[in-house]
Amino acid sequence: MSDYYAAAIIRGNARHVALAIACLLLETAAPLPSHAQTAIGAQNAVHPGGIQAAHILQLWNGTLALCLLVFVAVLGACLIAVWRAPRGTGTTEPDVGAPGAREQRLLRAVRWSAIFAAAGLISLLAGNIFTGRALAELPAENALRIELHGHSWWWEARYHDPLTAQRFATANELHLPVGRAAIITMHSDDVIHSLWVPNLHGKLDLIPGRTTEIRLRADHAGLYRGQCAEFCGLQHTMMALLVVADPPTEYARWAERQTRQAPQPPGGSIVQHGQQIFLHQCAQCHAINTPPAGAATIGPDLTHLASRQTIAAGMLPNKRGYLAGWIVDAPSIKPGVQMPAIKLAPDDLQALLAYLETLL
Ligand code: HEC
Ligand SMILES: [Cu+2]
Repeated sequence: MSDYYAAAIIRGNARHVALAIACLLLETAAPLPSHAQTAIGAQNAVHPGGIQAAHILQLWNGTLALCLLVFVAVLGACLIAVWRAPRGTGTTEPDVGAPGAREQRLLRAVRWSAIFAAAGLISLLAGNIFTGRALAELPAENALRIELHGHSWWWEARYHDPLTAQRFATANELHLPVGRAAIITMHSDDVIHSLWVPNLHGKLDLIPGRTTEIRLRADHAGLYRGQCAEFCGLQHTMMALLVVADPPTEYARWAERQTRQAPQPPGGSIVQHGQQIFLHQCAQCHAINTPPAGAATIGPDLTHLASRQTIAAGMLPNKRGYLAGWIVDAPSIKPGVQMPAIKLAPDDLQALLAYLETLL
C-alpha cells in the first residue's frame, strides 16, 4: 500500500488529473479507485464532502446543462443548414431576388436564438450571484478558526478553537470536525499560493501582504486532498494539503493530543541522543513545543510529526524509511527545497529517527 502511495502521488498525478477531467466531462461521478482514495484522499469536485462544494456543484451542473443544450442546438442548426442549402453548379445564376417568406422565417429564428443566448448568459450570471451568496451565508457561529500560511512549498496551520480555547500549530494536514464550520484565514510569506480542496470548496488565493478568508464545512467524514492551485515555483505540484474530516469526538481527541507537550526522553537513552541531534541540526528551522527546542518557523512544526500521515506536503508517506531518506537528502527528493541535505553518522540518524517517532 505504501509503495502505491508514493507512486500515486509522484507519478499518478497526471492520471488523477485525467480522471477528474473525465468525471467532469462525462458527469459520471465515478469515484477514484478505492485504493487511491484511502491512499491520498479524494480530490474530486463532483463529489462534495461539504455544503460549499455542493453549492458549487449545483452551479456546475446548471452551466453544463445549458452549455450542452446550446452546443447541441448550434451543431444541429449547422447540420440542417448544410443539409438544406440550395444546390447549384458553376453555371447556376446567383439568387439576387428579394427575400421571400423562407428568409423571413430564418430571420425570426436568428432573432429568437439571440434572445435565447442572452437569456442563457443572464441566467448563468444569476446562478453565479446566487451561488456566491449561498457560499457567503454559511452559518459560522462557534466556528473553528484556523490560520493558514502558505510557504514554498508547504502549509503551516495554527488552530484556535474558541469553544475550548485550544491553540496549537501543525503542518500539511488539517483535521476538521464534521458538521462544524471552519473559518480559515490565509496568508502567504513568499509568493502567491492558492488553496484548493475540491471536495470542500473552490479555490482561494493566499497573497503576500494580504489576508484572505475562506469558510467551509465538512459534512461527510473522509480524507480529502487539497492542492496548491497557483503556480508558485519549482515544487508547486508537490504542495499538497491533506484534509481529514473527523466525527466530532474523534476530532476532539486529535485536537487534545495536538495541544500536548512533546515528551521529554529519559536520560541516557538513545532517544535522548536523538533529541540532542535534533537540537544541533534541526531546531534552527523546526519547532517542537518542549524546551529547549524553540519556535523556529522556517520549516514545519514537528511537535506531533509522528501523528501525520505524510511528510513534505503530501509527497511521501510518513514511514521510517522515507523519513530517513528525507533527512539525509531532501534536496534530491524535492529539488529547490529550503531544507539542506544533512550528513549524519548512521547511529546518529537512527537515534534521531527514534526520537522523531516519539513525537505523537
Ligand atoms: C534550513 C532549515 C532546515 C533545517 C536545518 C532542517 N529542515 Fe526540515 N524542513 C525545512 C523546510 C523548509 C521543510 C519544508 C519542505 C517542504 O515540504 O517543502 C522541511 C521539512 C521537514 C520535514 C517534513 C515535515 C512535514 O510535516 O511535512 C521533516 C520531517 C523534517 N524537515 C525534518 C528535519 C530534520 C530531522 C532536520 C534535522 C536533521 C531538519 N529537518 C533540518 C527546513 C529545514
Ligand atoms: Cu503554492
